[in-house]
Amino acid sequence: MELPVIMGVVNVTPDSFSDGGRFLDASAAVAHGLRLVQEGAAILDVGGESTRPGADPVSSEEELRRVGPVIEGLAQSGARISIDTTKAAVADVALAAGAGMVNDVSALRFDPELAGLVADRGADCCLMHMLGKPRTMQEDPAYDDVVSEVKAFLEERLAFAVGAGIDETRVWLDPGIGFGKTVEHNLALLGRLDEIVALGRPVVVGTSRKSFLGKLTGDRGPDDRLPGTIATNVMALERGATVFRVHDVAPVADALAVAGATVAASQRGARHA
Ligand code: PMM
Repeated sequence: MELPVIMGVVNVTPDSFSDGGRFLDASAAVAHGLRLVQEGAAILDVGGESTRPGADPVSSEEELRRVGPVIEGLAQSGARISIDTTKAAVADVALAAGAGMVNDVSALRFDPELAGLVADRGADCCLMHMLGKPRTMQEDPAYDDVVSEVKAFLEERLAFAVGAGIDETRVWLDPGIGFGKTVEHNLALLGRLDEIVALGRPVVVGTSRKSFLGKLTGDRGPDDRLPGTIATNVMALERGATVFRVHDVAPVADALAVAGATVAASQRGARHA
């Protein structure tokens, strides 16, 4: 796949923090996904379990009941699909139904079967950093140096994935904005994202509508965090990120087109200097 890409979020959950309950009906979720593709998403990330702080886990059966029909519907359209899950049983059915990527917020730590499954199917995967588990991750997260620790974690998880038989060229890495991180931790990761990019794999960023954006702008709710979402994605692009996981595809696509053209022009300028 040619990078950079926008990964559009299709949450089929009753309780995701910004869009929970909006697309629980499969046909509404499929229509939403198709709209995101038209707006410029190259890949759709379909999820059936909320990872918001404090969320309760759901069973594989329930997760599959939510995402199965949506993946089937979207696959028929030819859209490229990622399944946002930590469970091998869910990934197994999703890959058979047309998904080509597994986006695992646990970076292959929660389900011992998942790495082998991804390897056997020749699927792409995204490995994300999270401190602790969704239920407790925002209870006083602490690091000595968040950027070095997240980088070391992702390096170790990449080696683990390759050791399990996953082709290195199929792995994307994600610092996990908001997953066991304070506002300052998120800002440090975005500000020094080039250090994560230096690992040599495509870097995914997911800042879309997250609470730190609300906190930085005077307590704004999820629907009022688009300017912050755009600012952080543009800065991430400038620091070398290549995959942008967002809910609001059209405005972010425009922002990244302009930012990308500006970065390219400055690189051409540097060569001529
Ligand atoms: N964020 C959420 C869910 N899945 N996956 C990746 N790779 N990176 C993220 O930052 C990420 C994710 C939570 O956001 P949502 O509830 O709006 O989907």
